[in-house]
Amino acid sequence: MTTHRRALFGAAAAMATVWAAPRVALAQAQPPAGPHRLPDLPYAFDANEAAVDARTMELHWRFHHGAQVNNLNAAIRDHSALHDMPLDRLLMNLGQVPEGVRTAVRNNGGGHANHTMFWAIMGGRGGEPSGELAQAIARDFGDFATFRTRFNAAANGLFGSGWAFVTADREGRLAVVTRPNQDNPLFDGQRVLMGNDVWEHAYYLRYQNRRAEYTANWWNVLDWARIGERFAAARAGTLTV
Ligand code: MN3
Repeated sequence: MTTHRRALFGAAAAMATVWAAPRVALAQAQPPAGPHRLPDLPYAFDANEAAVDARTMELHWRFHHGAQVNNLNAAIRDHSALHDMPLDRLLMNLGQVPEGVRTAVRNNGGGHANHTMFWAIMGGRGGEPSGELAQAIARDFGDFATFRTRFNAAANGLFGSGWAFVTADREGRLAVVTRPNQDNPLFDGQRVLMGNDVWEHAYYLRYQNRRAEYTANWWNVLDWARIGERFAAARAGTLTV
């Protein structure tokens, strides 16, 4: 048994060596590290196959989100007063960001916040929320099916690239909103409970132009335990991005 397990680990190590080679090249191609970092995905690339294919997950996380983190760090490199500001504070105070880099911080900082939230709420098996979040949905939307229909209508109706979000305030009140580009409700002082990326890069490999099919399937990979934790944090005033 022990020998067999060692053989397996040996094979895995050999494969890891093969796969590690291009990652070294990628790491060397990246600019110097800054205060903001690309978060690790909390699951494998194929964990969301019920809605999003593994190739899309990898490209989206590694290159789309990764570029935004790099560009955000580059934008604030010469503005040391911004280095210690947590991402949510930065986005809630864009007016304090020097004008020359404000658009870059808005687009790339917004994208960093949006995608960090996006990865965190997926990797689940869908279904429906429970507890206080379920009660809040019933209070603010009538029932879960109506909530999902209203959210998908917002996501599908968004012209061009952007996001559909659910915001949550300190009293636990929920609202469906949309934002263009990589804008985030934090710009307006609102906290994001959950949201879906309807840029074409989020779904085009599998769905091409069929955005409504993607937004319908997306509910199958939501992690309601994680979203419930975000709801509790929003009410406690501890939710960040
Ligand atoms: Mn995206």
